[in-house]
Amino acid sequence: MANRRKFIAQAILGGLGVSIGRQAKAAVQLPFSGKASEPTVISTWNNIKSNKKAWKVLKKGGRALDAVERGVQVAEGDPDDMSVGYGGRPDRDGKVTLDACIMDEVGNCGSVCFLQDIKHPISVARLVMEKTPHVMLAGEGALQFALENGFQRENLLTEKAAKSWEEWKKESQYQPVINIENHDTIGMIAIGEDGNLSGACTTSGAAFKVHGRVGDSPIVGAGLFVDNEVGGAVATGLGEAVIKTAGSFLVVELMRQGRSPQEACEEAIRRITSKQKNYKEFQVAFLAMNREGAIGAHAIHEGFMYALSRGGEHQVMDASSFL
Ligand code: SD4
Repeated sequence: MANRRKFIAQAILGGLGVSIGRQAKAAVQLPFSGKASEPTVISTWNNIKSNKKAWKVLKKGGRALDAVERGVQVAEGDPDDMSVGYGGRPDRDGKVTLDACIMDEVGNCGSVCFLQDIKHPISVARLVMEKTPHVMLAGEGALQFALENGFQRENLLTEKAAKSWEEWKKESQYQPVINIENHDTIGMIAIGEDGNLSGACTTSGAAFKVHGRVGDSPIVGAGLFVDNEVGGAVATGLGEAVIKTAGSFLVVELMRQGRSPQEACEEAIRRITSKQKNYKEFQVAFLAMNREGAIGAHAIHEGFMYALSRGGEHQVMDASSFL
């Protein structure tokens, strides 16, 4: 469980991040130095299992890209995680439709959206990045591409998720739920031993959404953005609100301008609360790390947390909030 004392420690670290962020401003005017950083993994909510998997890759000197892919696969394959992959809550028609994207240290990215019947959309997104001249594949085309590349078709609707859909149908109201549960959409950023950053984001999206709806998570710049010279950011919460403000890109650009990751996340949340009048009705949270390893996390509402792995330790940290 999140530990408030650790959060205070982290807030102090966030304070340090202010000066680290200023260094980042200077660093971006120079070519990337390749300076070795301390390997670190951060991910949205409290998915320590995913972090541990990613950490294993980094510990062996592996690439951050491999770490984030393998890390989020854990959440995708977990039937008890009802916001990601297998076991995810379906749309209003009872279909589990998945969104995911991945981004590496040189700005390559791959994405799939509205993908059905494939347990690991993040790995399909990686193949889109590595095997095609494209960035994003959707729906049927994404499924066809996955099947052609050896992915198996699987039924992703678990009994538990089907039950929650049956319950939902009694009222059939579409209303965003704040902090649905403490293991929502997973967005992960990692820094490897070589100082390179990568990120991944994967989700079954808003529960009981309109069939065909795509959220922020597979949209590069909304749900995820990584710039190796600056840092990376991920978003969780109501995707529509994140897309409207190009959220993760905004956080990275604010860091490029010299803000610490914490300041950048706070400013991006402020952007949403100042422009979107109904902000009290939904949750959005940003999580960011700059290339020096300083971390920031901020949400509209209380209750957002993130998992941090560094130096072989894994912790869940509470994030600060606007309200
Ligand atoms: C979406 N951003 O599809 C995702 C959902 C999410 O925490 O992050 N929930 O809108």
